[in-house]
Amino acid sequence: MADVEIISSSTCPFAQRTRMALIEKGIEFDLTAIDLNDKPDWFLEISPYGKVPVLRHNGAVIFESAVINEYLEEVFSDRPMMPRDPVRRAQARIWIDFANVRFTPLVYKLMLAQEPDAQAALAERLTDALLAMEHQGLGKLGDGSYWLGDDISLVDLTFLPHMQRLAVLTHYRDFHIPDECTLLKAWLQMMGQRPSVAEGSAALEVLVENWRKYAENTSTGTTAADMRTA
Ligand SMILES: N[C@@H](CCC(=O)N[C@@H](CS)C(=O)NCC(=O)O)C(=O)O
Repeated sequence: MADVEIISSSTCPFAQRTRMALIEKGIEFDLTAIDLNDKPDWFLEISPYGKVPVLRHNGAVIFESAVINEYLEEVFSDRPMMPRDPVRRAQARIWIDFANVRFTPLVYKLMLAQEPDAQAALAERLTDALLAMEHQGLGKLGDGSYWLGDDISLVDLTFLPHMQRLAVLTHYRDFHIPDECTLLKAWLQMMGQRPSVAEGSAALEVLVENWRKYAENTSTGTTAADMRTA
């Protein structure tokens, strides 16, 4: 049994961030999958928000994917995935915050929206977010293929799962990454080649089925409830 355990559900994009960090850092871990439609009591006792991922390590319980990844970064520092320079580190944190506070909620909100006018307005906001990521993020921060340059970082891991789910938005909402986002498209393609990404990714048909509850706005889960008001 490994020292590190990740509690997840089958295709959770937030848990995918954590799994990728563990794989990239070469940390052995056990994966415990739970059914979010029937959350076990032991899980609710350790997860105040009732959400996955949750990390257990040496008796500590840590939740929230961004916090878990920062914890892994501090504890397993042999393979760093954040810049050492304080300014670069701050820039990385700004984009991790952008992913969590701006980009990701828009992906859910567009999925959950049922009215054409609301969908059009959200599609426009999501397009603006992607253009900012292209021009202010990938296009400005590094000279390599990854977010911060020529090596993968926690920023890449934070964006990747919901960038993959834009294909689900294409399926349900006919949403497309803008043509001018050439760097983002190349980045997505390149990330797909990494073993950490391939291992944690589900086939598009699986994601489409899994996100039907959002597309039809029938989800009774806490993620949908939070995203409706985000
Ligand atoms: N902010 C959280 C979000 C985690 C989250 O929303 N996880 C979903 C699964 S992908 C969940 O557990 N939802 C519980 C529910 O919908 O009831 C993080 O970054 O870890």
